[in-house]
Amino acid sequence: MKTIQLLLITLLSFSAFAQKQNTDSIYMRQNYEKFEYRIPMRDGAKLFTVVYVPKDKSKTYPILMNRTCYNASNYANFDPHGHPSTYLVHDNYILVFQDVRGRYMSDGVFDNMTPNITGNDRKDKKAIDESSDTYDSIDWMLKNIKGNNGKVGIYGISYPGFYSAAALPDAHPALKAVSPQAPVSDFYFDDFHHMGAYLESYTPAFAVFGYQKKENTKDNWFENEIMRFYTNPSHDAYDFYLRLGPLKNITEKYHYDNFFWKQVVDHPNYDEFWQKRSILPHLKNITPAVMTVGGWFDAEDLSGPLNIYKAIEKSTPKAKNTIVMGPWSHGAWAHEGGKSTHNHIYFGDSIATFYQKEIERKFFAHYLKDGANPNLPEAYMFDTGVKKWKTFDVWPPKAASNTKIYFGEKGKLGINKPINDKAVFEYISDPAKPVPYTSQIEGLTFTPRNFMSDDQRNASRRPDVLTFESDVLTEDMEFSGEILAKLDVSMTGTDADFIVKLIDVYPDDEPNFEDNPKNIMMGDYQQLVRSEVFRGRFRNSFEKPEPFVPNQITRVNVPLQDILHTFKKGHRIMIQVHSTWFPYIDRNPQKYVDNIYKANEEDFIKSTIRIYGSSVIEIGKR
Ligand code: PG9
Repeated sequence: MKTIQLLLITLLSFSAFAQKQNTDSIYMRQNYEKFEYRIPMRDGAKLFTVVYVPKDKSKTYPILMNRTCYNASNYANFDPHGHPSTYLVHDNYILVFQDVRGRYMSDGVFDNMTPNITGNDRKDKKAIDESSDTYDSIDWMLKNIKGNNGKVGIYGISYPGFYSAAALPDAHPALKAVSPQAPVSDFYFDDFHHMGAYLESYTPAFAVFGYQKKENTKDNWFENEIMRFYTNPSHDAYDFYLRLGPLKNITEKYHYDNFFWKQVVDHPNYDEFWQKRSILPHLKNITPAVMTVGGWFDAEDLSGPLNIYKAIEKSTPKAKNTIVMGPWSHGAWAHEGGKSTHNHIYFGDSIATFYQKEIERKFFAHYLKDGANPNLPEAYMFDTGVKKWKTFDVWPPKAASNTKIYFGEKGKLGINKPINDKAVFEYISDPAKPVPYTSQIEGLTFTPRNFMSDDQRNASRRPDVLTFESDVLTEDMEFSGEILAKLDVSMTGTDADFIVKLIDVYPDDEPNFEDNPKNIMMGDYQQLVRSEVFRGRFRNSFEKPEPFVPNQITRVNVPLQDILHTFKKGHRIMIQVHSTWFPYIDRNPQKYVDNIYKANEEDFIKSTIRIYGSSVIEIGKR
């Protein structure tokens, strides 16, 4: 099997499905009938739609659909990235898988994160978006698919999670249950960018989203473009991207004909191009029940689930709006691995099964089949420290931890008490020797995963990483909710990135986990709990970047995504601050240039970065 197929299977599915697929595929062959339709949209385009209808005609069934840019034909063939859980398959729904506009067998032109049409524009029958395509598809199916009970649900993981959320604006009245899972909300804060910085590790993935197909096809049309990276695949991404140099070399050597890469290069700031592609402003007047699902260790779409839930809470307080966050990487709740682990950390057994059986199955059964009300809490959240589920009637919780963390000399961390606001901590940030984002050697992975809970000892021993550690905790400390790092900084350069990490330091007698490789020592393990980058030029506005004035103390606010993590008695709390995180994030030249995607080698300079004791990290502030 070619590297490309392996990669795409990795991106689009999870190998642990083998035995489940067999059971489900036998059940579906015995109990479902398959149809393929080309559903007409209001502008005349036809969307390819695979429909499985239960053979038992004595009942009627809800429609449960998944709209995808990743090949509905694969989904119908049990690609677990998009196939429903075994519980939903056995509960008998009309299962629908649709290629979104411009992808695979569907007509039209593909646009990433299709801008949502607003207000009066929707009166133009030729004006289309994902909401109108979903509306038209639902309307057609209710009228043309026999045996439906008039109720429709939609779910999807990752990009399909965006298509689920995009069904919510001006939703069809028959749409009763929506589950955006690891949904993209905005490609400037999910996936390809984090807080204005580019995720260089995503570079090969552009091929999947940056070429229009030439005809309707069930096969990938972009394999040759992906193979540009994998003809002689590098086994060391750090070395590969460092040798590659400035981002402009990606344009010259790889993505010279990729329309999405060109759009990214032409729009380095959060301008109208990106703003109109965010779904968040359109999540208003929500009528269906919504259950948003995410993983605390999701390196791809963590902003999406948290912000889609919060946007609905804010716009439609009375909406049936639930969030579920588990100890998962991207989409890992869709497959059961038995022992639920993330990288080296074991969280318990069959956590994905619990979610699929006790949460997701009951959500859809209640809203689509008049099943018993599962009385889902507003927030079903897994505490990644004590490793158990907790429920909240609001998220972030009212009793959020509201803890303030301060930096002190000799690497000391102050909890709820400043140490010395006159203290100055400095490091030399050198783009020629960036801080690795992982302690492992990783190849050109499509999207990194393991680093999100990885051991940080490789970083804490570097001179260009500021590391602060608390005393040993004498009691458990639950941290819940949002995190904001208010950094006071100065630099000898005129631009910089700031990476802030919250780390759980295990006691030296922490037992090893028997399934880990023998060299993984859990004693003194510095487990990453939460991390984020902020590209300093955007400190006052993502739309209007500004250089720094050398050696002038400047505030940079770094928002980190939410957490629910109890630091247990006997552990320590650690914070790291640094300015490179490679190659997960591209290198900031540290000399201000208008467009880093067009920077030259000579623009990359060393810079002495200073962080001041007046900085504070607020955890769980309401
Ligand atoms: N997070 C998935 C992805 C997007 C773009 C590139 C690579 C992965 C997804 O949203 O489908």
